[in-house]
Amino acid sequence: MTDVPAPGLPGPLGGPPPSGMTLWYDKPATDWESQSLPIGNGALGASVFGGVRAERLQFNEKSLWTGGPGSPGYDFGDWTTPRPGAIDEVRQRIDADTRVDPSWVAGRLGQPRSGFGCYQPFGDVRLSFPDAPADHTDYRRQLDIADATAGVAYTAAGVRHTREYFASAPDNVLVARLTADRPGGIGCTVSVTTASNRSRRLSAAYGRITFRGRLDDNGLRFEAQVQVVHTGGTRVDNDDGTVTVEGADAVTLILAAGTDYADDHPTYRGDDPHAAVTARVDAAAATPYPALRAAHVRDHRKLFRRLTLDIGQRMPAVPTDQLLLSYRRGRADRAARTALEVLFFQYGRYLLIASSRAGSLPANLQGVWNDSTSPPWSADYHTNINFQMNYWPAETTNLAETTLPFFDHVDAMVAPGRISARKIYDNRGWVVHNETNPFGFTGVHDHPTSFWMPEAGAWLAQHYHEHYRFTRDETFLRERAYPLMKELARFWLDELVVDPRDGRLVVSPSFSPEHGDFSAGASMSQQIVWDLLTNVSEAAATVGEPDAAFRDRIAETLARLDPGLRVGSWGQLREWKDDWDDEGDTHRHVSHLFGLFPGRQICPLTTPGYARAADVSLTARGAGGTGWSKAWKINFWARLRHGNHSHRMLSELLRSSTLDNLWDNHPPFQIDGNFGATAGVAEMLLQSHRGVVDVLPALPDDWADGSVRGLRARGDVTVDAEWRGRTATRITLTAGSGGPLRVRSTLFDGRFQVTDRATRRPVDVTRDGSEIRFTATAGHRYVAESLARVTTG
Ligand code: FUC
Repeated sequence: MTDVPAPGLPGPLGGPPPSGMTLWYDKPATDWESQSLPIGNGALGASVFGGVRAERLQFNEKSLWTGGPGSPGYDFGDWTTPRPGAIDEVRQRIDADTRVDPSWVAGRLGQPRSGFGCYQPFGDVRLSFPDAPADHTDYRRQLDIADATAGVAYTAAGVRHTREYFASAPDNVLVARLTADRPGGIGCTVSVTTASNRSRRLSAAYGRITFRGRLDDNGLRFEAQVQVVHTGGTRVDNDDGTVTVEGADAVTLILAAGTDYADDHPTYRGDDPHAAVTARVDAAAATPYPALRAAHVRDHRKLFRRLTLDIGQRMPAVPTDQLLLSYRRGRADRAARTALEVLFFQYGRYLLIASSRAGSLPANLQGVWNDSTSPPWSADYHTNINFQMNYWPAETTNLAETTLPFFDHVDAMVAPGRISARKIYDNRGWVVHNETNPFGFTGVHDHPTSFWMPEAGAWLAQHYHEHYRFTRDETFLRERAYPLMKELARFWLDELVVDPRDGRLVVSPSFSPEHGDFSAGASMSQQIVWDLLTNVSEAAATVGEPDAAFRDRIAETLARLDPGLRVGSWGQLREWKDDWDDEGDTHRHVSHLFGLFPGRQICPLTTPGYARAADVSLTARGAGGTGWSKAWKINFWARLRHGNHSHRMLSELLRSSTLDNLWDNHPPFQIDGNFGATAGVAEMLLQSHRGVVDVLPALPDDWADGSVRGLRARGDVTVDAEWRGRTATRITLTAGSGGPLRVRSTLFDGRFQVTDRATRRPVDVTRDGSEIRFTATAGHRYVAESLARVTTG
């Protein structure tokens, strides 16, 4: 990566100039959605605007939600009165008519949603600089994703002003630092403002602004405190709850925020946030700024630096919005194109670290960032693709820790989900449908084309099984993954019915997400249930499930289950059991390809017929769609081993579905596309879903030479690779756990050697075509090299 300073613009914070891992702009943001720059520590998020005379730091805390207990009419989405026979009635109609109108079904199985709530903005920290001259020069606003610091710098009246912002996970605070290169050069008033849908009390004392209240809707208590720490100059605490500093050399702001939310069914309330917020601000305010910063940067780098990608990128000396524009217009050269692609890939990793850390809720539709009291789709957890997509890059791009909030939140769905399973289906196990909130909304609403998705839980469970496959953490499998999956399996054992048409077990009513109609055995329903039962049966063997009857029941069910794979009249993979697909349909959901990605039923190497059909379906769906839909397609094409198609989808996403701050644009902003794209790039470089470490399965022509370090493969393997002319020349495999390893690469088509770096000895491998097998020892590093390269130098 080459660091190129912009002409005439020094690095704003006195450090190195913006690098390939920096988003930067030469103007303040005026629009939150497309321009503000996000920082976050999982629980807290902030969007930086960077105004010169008035700065706005819009901030969030993940648990500040309306809805749920306390909100009028909240019912968890469960049927408020029993409806005996309702599901059977729908089933019978489906058996009779084959396809049934969603509105008719919603009339029987749905109910109006009430008290679901919305993710809320917490407030804005506003800094006003009344003495700042109107004119300034050398303005820069930036976000360094390698260090997770945002910054603003400008020169006014001969003084260079800099501001730095970060969200520290170790200290759980947001930090702002204002400096100037002339002593006594800083004067500003700090205030906190908020939305009107809440009560609030604002006070300032000893340089600390305290702001607390309750949401009108559900009475949720919230509190934020901002400590203003100044070096030099004077400070005044104003009666209106603001703090003014004059003539200071430096000012540090420390902000903590919290609510009395707890992810505990049925009340979802915990302690008043006051004590914890106070303690966090006290501790951070007593820590010198350099120490706070160092702890934050160390913490971020530990995760972020695990993976590097070099595809020949060279960051040009232009602001990020201009780079994006030249990419859109096809005017960026290869070095600049790849610079944006690598930055975008790594930005997904940055955003995941910033919006998903242990101890708070998982990343929602907007990660942790939100400026609206009624954000799109409530900024909730959509479980028919979006929530899952958020976590697709977590394991593959070496950020397994970021999955913890996901697992905590899904675990917390089980208690309300059991009630929904009983009240709606009279089944064992648990269920969640199309979308959920932080308050255990596991039931249904009545929007005809998006209320019915009982397979969502089984899809979420896939992440548990994958976490085990990537980490080989048997304790996790035994104590968390398997019990959760087993309970879901019980739901499906109760729920599957015999299809009178062919005697196979099917899901009915079944609804291909947001597309429909209602039918029996839509492909996605079947593929997800296949995935769950297959994973449960593998996990049962690993943990030694003692209940033989349960094991047998799973095996019998899998044998009778319709797997949801059928080729249709125009060569497509059918979306429904019947041949209803329309060749001209470009719907954004490509649900019937679940078995291709994120599932593992369809693969060009093992099921070429279905892979061809998936290719036909995908080609028909086209290269358009919403942001997340394009991101999904990067992954699909990668699994079909079509690197150029994947790359085309990545380009489409950057060209027409990416905002200037590189947030994914559905439209509107929706973060899943960022995460899905990062996952897609990883999938182009490495796959392991078949139990084979498959190196460079889908390289595009544009990335002919390069290297990657730190990708993760299932089997607890860390993979580095170097390639030239789209062929791997060197692969390094670090085995976290021991055991048999299968590796596939075109490197093995020619002469090669594999060396164990620990013993410095060649490794005995068995080769079969492009695949080798050997037994790895835990902790050892294995290097496979092409001998062609070694001998010719
Ligand atoms: C699903 C999608 C929409 C949107 C919403 C949040 O319902 O079909 O496109 O992404 O989730």
